Amino acid sequence: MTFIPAPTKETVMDAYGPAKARYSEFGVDADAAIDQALAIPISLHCWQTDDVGGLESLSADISGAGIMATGNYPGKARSGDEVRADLAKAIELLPGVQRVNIHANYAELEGDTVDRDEYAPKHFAKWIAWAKELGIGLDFNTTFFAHPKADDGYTLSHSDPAIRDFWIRHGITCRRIAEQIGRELKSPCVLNHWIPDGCKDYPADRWAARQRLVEAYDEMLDERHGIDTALCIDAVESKLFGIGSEEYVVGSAEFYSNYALSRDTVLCLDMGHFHPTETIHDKISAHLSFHKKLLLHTSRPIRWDSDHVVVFSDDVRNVFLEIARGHAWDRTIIALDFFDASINRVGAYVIGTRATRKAILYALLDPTASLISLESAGKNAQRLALMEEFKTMPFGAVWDMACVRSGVPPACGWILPMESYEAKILGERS
Ligand code: RNT
Ligand code: ZN
Repeated sequence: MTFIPAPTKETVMDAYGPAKARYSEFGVDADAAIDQALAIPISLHCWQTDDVGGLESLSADISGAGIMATGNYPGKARSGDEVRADLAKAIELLPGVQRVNIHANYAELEGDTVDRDEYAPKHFAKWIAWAKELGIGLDFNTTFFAHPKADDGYTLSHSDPAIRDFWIRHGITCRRIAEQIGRELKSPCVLNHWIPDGCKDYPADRWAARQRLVEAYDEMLDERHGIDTALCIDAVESKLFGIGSEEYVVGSAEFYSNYALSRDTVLCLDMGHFHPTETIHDKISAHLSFHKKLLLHTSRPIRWDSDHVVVFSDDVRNVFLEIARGHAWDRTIIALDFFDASINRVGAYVIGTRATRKAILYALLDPTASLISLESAGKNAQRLALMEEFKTMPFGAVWDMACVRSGVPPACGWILPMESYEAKILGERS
């Protein structure tokens, strides 16, 4: 077992008083920030447990559509029960409100020989029962990849109408499943759509696939399917490039921004889906000047869309600072999207989700009112000084207190439980 010192509950309490006093000198209420930060739901992606493998038993050599988990750390989940056990272990070690978002390829078919266009709520019955037991909400994702009909890199925008229709039916059936999940769990289910469609090299025709994609989504989202959009909240996710779609992605940022705005769906921004040095914090106020809501995929690209585990970085903090400064929490849905197969996968969840919630708490401790008044007075050196000052405020003491209030280990106190889970459960998996 690895010993990394972690404070006791008493030490956390002792350190919190002075920290709270220090924040209050700047007019910031640390107690209120903790309460609010713990209440904001973060939707954990189920696919960190098994490197985006899914539970269908399709052939292993079909294309992953540019999605690639690298590493071979032992303990990968091999069944629905193992995926759920790993998620439950991670959730046990996380402060605040969690949800889980699952992918259509985590259907449990129990011997049914149906393809993705015929999946039904019953294939997710175990997930729904599990979520009820844990008292959490579920979100959903269509799976337009890792399937023979996605193997040439096109799905909803395919030039073959038979393939396109198959994927439209998949989208519609997923919308019905999401609606049912939302109804059973009494909590609206966010259904995110991401497709890999694109081209490795310069396409001669960039137009036709985009036109087909508009029509395919219009068909999928048509009101006549009778899906209750208060229970199934559709979101569309853009991307700049993938492995094998380096030059052209049909569903680019501009495409989906315009689509979502004109069709009233939620727009999803994944932090790894832009140019390698492009960040997304500045896009939030720009999009929310027009869009009603954004879905975020909190991720960490390194040189490409590598989906590294999220850390408490400037990029992640700046995203949540923007949301806090714009009071846009109820217009933002937060989900995680990373998959690292090179480290303990439960540890990956805990680190990435804690980092995200830390950034939420950090943003809620921002002295926004003071910063704005300095800005209005033209005191821009003072504004910068205060921003710098806040980076070294006793934030760790407030974070530890949030963990204690939530009944989970503060600091690195989650490492030992992770290691015992690894020794007892993960180590047994071949
Ligand atoms: C892919 C997108 C998408 C996936 C998940 C598995 O580049 O980010 O969100 O990661 O659907
Ligand atoms: Zn994503």
